Formats: sequence, structure tokens, C-alpha cells
Amino acid sequence: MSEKILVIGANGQIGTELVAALRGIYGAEAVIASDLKSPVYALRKNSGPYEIVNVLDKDNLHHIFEKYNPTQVYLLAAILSAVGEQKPKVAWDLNMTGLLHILDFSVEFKVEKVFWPSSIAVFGPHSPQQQTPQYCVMDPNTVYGFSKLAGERWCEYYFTKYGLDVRSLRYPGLIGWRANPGGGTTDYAVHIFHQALKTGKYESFLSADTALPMMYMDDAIRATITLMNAPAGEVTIRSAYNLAGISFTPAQLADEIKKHIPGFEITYVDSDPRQAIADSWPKSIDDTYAQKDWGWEPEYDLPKMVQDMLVNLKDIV
Ligand code: NAD
Ligand code: AKB
Repeated sequence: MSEKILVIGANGQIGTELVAALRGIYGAEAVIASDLKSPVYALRKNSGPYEIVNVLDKDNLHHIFEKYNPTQVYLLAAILSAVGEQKPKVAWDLNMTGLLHILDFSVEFKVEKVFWPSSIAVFGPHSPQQQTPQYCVMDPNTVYGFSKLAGERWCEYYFTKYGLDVRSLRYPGLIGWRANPGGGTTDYAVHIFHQALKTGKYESFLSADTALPMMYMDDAIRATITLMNAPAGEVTIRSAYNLAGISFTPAQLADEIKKHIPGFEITYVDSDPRQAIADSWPKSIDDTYAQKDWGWEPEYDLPKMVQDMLVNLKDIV
């Protein structure tokens, strides 16, 4: 059967890249991009079906499922960590109700596979911070984090109870040049490239030595598609897989950028609410299960990522 792939939240940092990658594999017509508002430039460019969808509007969403009868659904609509702390109830509602709508309609319309991303934000201050394992104490203290942890429990529940083939990754902070991030704690690691090229300076909202797990977008998209194409029997985790790329601090990232832009200067703000969020998250991730189950291996280390970001961004910013 030919694929019909519905991507919800397609205008965002991941969606713009994922839609392009899926259209490259399955053809433009097979991938229905959707979001609250009209398509961003990147999606208008690689034309294919586009729908205005509000994942919280059940009638609207039901109509889209009826119209396309999707074989795969990717739910990317969410409020991320930093914005979530400004609007906790709105974040909880979108992140939970949106997911439950998708899980319910996916069961009703017999969707073959569902992808919903979790995050390193599911971990909290009592989780081990170095090489954080798949299974450990999890006490997230942001609304975003505990909405993702609850979402993981729902995904596993729908798999166990209804046989829904739902798959998920705990993405680290994602860094790409094609789209801007939408309000997370790891966003500094994208903004820094834009400012380095525009002004030669960047003021980081995280302190110099704040190590966080990060990943280049090309690796994240490849991990997502690899997981979605893995035989169902090999997907042994139905909550969400730990996924590791690169871990670094703002100071280490700045040093790497300086190798390309020697005059680049980084300074640090005195205090920012995102620091407390970052301090509660892992510094590095153990992704043994992803390696064993579906052969995960990242391609981008810090020097390769920085080189690629600067080469691609220099003609855009
Ligand atoms: P983003 O904020 O860039 O994009 C989210 C998109 O969802 C936006 O285009 C927005 O318009 C859309 N949206 C918001 N409310 C909607 C609604 N009611 N109906 C339909 N669309 C709606 O986010 P992103 O960075 O692309 O993240 C996508 C997913 O991946 C999220 O679940 C996020 O938690 C997860 N994730 C992202 C990262 C990262 O570093 N980007 C890391 C871990 C997990
Ligand atoms: C955020 O910072 O909120 C996201 C994430 C790691 O989930 N980038």
C-alpha cells in the first residue's frame, strides 16, 4: 500500500526539515504537511499537500484523518521548555490533549505507525546527569518535562492496550540551519551561529560551563526515519528511546566557532530562568538501546556540525 504521511506542526524547527526529508523518500504528494497557520517558506518551496490544522480542534482533526486516511502520523505540535514555563497550563493542554487526540484518531483510523517526540526534559534533578541511562529516577520539574514524561506513558499504554504502533525518541537539543527553534532551553546553540555571522558576538543565556546533550538536525532526522522504518519487533521500547549525539558547553561551542571566525566573542548574562532548567537536565546520554535495537550511530561531532552550520548559514543570515 502506498504511504500517506500526515505531519502536524510542520512549520516548526523539526517539521520543516522532516517534511523535506519524507517528501524526498516518499514523494511530495505522499506527505501532508499541516500546522496552525499557512506554510513557512521552506514548505512552500518543496510543494506538496498542506492543511491548516489545529490539533486541539477535534472536528477539524477528524476531518483531516477522514480526508487522507493516513498510514503514518508524525505529531510535532508542542510548546517547548522555556515558553512552557511562561504558559504552564497552555503547554500542558497542547502537549497532552494534542497527543491524546492523535492517539485516539490513530486507533480509530487504523494508522499503521505514529511518531511523537519526547525529550531529554523527561529527566530531572535526581536523574544521573552523566551518561543518563534509559531507566532511572525521573523527576522533571518543568511543565514541558512532565508533559513529555506523561506522554511517554500514554504512548506505551496505547501500544500495550490497543496495539497502536507508536514510536518515540527523547531528542536532545536540536541544531539546524534551515529553521529557527521555537522557545526551548537549548536554543542558544542555534542563535549563537546567527549572531556569530551577523555581528561576531553572542551573549549566551546559559553559563559558560553548562553542558547539555545536543544533536545536529541531519542526525535527528536520520534517527527518526530509521526508527520509523525499523521492523516492529525490533522496537523494544514503546515509551521513548534515549538518543545521544554530542554534548558540549557554550564555551566549547564558542571555541569551535572561533576556529572559523577568529574574532568571535561570547559573553554570558548574569541570570536567566533557562539556566535552572538546563541545570536540571542531563549533561550526556546513554543510548545503548537505540544502538542495539535499530543500529543508531550519530554522524556529526562538534567540529563537523560547526563547519556545516557556518557553511550553510553564511549565505542566509
Ligand atoms: P517548534 O516550536 O519549532 O514547532 C512546533 C510547531 O507546532 C509550530 O510550527 C507551531 O505552529 C505548531 N503548533 C503549535 N500549536 C499547534 C496546534 N494547536 N495545532 C497544530 N500545530 C500547532 O517545535 P520543534 O522544535 O519543531 O519540536 C517539535 C517536537 O519535537 C515537539 O514535540 C518538541 O517537544 C520535540 N522536541 C524538540 C526538540 C528541539 O530541540 N527542537 C528537542 C526535543 C524534543
Ligand atoms: C528545549 O530546550 O525545550 C528542547 C528540548 C531539549 O526538548 N530543545
